[in-house]
Amino acid sequence: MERRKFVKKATLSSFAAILGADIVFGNTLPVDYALLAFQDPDPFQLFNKDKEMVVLNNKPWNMEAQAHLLDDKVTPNKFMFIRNNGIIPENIAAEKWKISFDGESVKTKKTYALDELKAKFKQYTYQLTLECGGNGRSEFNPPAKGNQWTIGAVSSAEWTGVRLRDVLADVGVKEDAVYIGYHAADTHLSNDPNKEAISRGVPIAKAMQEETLLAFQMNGKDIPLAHGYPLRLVAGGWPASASGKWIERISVRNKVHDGAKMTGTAYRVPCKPVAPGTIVKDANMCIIESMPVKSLVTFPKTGALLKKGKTLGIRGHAWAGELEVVKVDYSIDFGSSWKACSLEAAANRLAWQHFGASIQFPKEGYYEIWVRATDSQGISQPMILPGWNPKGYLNNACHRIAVKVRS
Ligand SMILES: Nc1nc2c(c(=O)[nH]1)N[C@H]1C(S)=C(S)[C@@H](COP(=O)(O)O)O[C@H]1N2
Ligand SMILES: [Mo]
Repeated sequence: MERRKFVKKATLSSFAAILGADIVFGNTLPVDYALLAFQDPDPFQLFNKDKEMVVLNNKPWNMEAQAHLLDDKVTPNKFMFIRNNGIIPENIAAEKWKISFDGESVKTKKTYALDELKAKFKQYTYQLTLECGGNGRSEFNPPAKGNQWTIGAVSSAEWTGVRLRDVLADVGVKEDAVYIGYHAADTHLSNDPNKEAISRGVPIAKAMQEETLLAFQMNGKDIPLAHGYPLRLVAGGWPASASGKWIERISVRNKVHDGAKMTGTAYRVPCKPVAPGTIVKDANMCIIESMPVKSLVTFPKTGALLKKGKTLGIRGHAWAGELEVVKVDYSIDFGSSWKACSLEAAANRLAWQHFGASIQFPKEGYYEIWVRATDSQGISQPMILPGWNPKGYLNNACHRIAVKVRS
């Protein structure tokens, strides 16, 4: 027998150590065979996601939507992107879940059981748009490290919970409070229990907004595990990294929160525009706050074929962080001329808005439909990639789809 057909003894014992069990017939294992125990589970099944979702990373799990999957007015779980910085917590017992409040600027430390939170404070439901700060990163040049999000790291689900401000009022916050920072139950990728995967937050003014929730439901059901079960912070309109999942503790700070991924190039951009590739000093980097105006054509799917003479109905969503979207225009001539789309009001502040248009094409051939939204301060989306920054945040360039008109 050829020795190389068998897994080496040393490898076998290291497998056994990881498994915590002997591999009884290990001597018959073919070389390079990947044990099932070491294979990734099917993420679509694991997270109840649609098969058309795109996996960007498995360690940690990161998954994005495609534009046409985001057609629903309220995003269902199966089309909601997943962004993890660490390892999803396991074996969560919601009935034992607690959240505590501490930090320099609380009057006294306080802890609430999840059930107590639900019973004690009034519950609210809002549709809230959450976009990853790095959505659109894949287009940056020089390239930015990190998940290469295209356009699918955005969602707008309905979140139910209690207002953070009501809870903070009950806790008692000192006058000198400037920021809140969350602490969560996920594990750092290194497995080091002393390191947090991410610990971000928002200024106290954002924390005190009516729509900033400590949420325990998404779309009328318990929050799915990957999205923060059993309790998450939801701060719509800001980079979604501010919306901590699986939160166990909130620190009320008398300075800007300095948790993991609050400093350096993480979720920060040069305060003033820089040439691509520039190395920017720490002091000249600013924390991303409200997200910029953006839109997405969710119907039809890019590449659509249309019969000559037919009218094409397009639709999608537009959002502008803390602001309202006041108009959405489309162009079928590469931006030479623009026409107005119809635009609906948001379900509530910080929810995306729906737009639509009926388009007629002059003759057969290839077209692109470009869509551009404008916010209430008169700022429009750029047609091409906006300001370069080291980590590739805030790409709000116009979304474009291709259409062919045929006889
Ligand atoms: N505890 C915890 N909260 C987190 C993260 C994380 O890794 N751990 N990722 C953040 C980032 S960067 C984003 S974009 C959103 C993604 O939310 P989702 O996975 O529910 O879509 O969660 C934020 N909250
Ligand atoms: Mo993110």
